[in-house]
Amino acid sequence: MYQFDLERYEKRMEWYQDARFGMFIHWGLYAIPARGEWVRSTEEIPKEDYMPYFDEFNPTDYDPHKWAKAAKEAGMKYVVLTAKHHDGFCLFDSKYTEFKSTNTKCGRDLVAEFVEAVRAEGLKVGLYFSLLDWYHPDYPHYRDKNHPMRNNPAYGNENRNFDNYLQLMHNQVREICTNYGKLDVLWFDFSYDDMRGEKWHATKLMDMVRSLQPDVVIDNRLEVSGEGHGSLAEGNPKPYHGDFVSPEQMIPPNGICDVNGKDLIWEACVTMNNNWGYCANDHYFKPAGMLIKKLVECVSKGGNMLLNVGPDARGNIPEESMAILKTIGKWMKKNSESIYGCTKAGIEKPDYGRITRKGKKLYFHLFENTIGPIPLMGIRKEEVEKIRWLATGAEIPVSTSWVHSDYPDIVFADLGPDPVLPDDVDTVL
Ligand code: JFZ
Repeated sequence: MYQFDLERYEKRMEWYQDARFGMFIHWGLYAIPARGEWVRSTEEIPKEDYMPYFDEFNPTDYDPHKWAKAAKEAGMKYVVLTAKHHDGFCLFDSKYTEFKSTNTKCGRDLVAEFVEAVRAEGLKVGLYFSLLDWYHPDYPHYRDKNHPMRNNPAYGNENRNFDNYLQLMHNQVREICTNYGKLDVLWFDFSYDDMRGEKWHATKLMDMVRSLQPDVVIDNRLEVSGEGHGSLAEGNPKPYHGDFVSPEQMIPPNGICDVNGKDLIWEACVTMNNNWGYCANDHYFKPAGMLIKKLVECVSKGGNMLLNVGPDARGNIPEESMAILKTIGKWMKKNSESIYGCTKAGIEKPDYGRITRKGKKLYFHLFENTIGPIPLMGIRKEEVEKIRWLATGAEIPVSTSWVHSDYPDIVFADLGPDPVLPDDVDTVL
């Protein structure tokens, strides 16, 4: 019987919770059609029309050191790459398929180079592994909930031997857990309908993963999709519950708790534009300042943010994404102390921004400029040792007498007359 071991769990999760900020990388053959990573499914591309991308694949600019440097300079602490996405194409040299990067023109084990480059930057390394496989003949057709063909028997899932697929899937997971040294994160994706849990032989799979990579941090998608918090949250942890909840393209309104109200570990994965995989026509990028505030929001709710980039077919991260990473990095250089190792403040969010906490230190994130002194609601004057700008260390006086007499119970940070916040995205005090 599986027994949840809280102490071991908390130990394993320490680095991950301190890290708070990581890079997600979606990359594969789908970078060539450049219409997102679901293109083979959404456009119902038959195998023979997808194979030309395999024949053509040749990312001559692939240099994972550049990716790892970009992540590091943005202040990210870990990087997770799609070793295999739903189309079934492996960026690693799998013995169990011919559909892999080593069999393309590039002829390289892209995962091997990736893990080496990420570690060289001192970052933690993670691999994403798709539970779906549209290439394998025994994997049942996937159809979206709203797809008209979803329950139509005419499109032929009969004569598929799912056990064959499971064998391949388990074999490939064994390969990535064996051939690439110590992995820090393993990101399975995803469960749906009855395709979840033991359908994947998930207990057996987890036993194998844990025996090969005892401390790897695993997501919860052997049980759920981007929706649903899983059995750990429900208070009946299954052996394959995973280590963190993985909300997708949304930040949980109040963080995430289990049924007993205990905080859970979670990571919001977020795209910069509207696609995970490279999409040539998608130029609708979120402003860097917004993404900084969203990172702060995650931390202020006790979570991580995994921010995605989708490199192009040559292996380059799009320029728009690089610019965003640079801007975030500039902010992180001054303010990362308010992110790493920080969590919920346990104080209600102020109307001008958010609060993160590390031990006895509170970080007030000012998302707006201000008129006059800033009320620090939720704390008492006796609790305040000093107030400083995080970026410069310059001191800020506490509640000068003129405000204090009108609001005796509120602590103010007195910025003086006509204060202008030096960083208009998020100035931290
Ligand atoms: C999944 C992938 O399909 C997607 O390509 C990307 O890798 C992302 C990080 O994860 O996205 C999902 C998975 C499940 C649902 C929605 C998006 N779902 O069940 O609603």
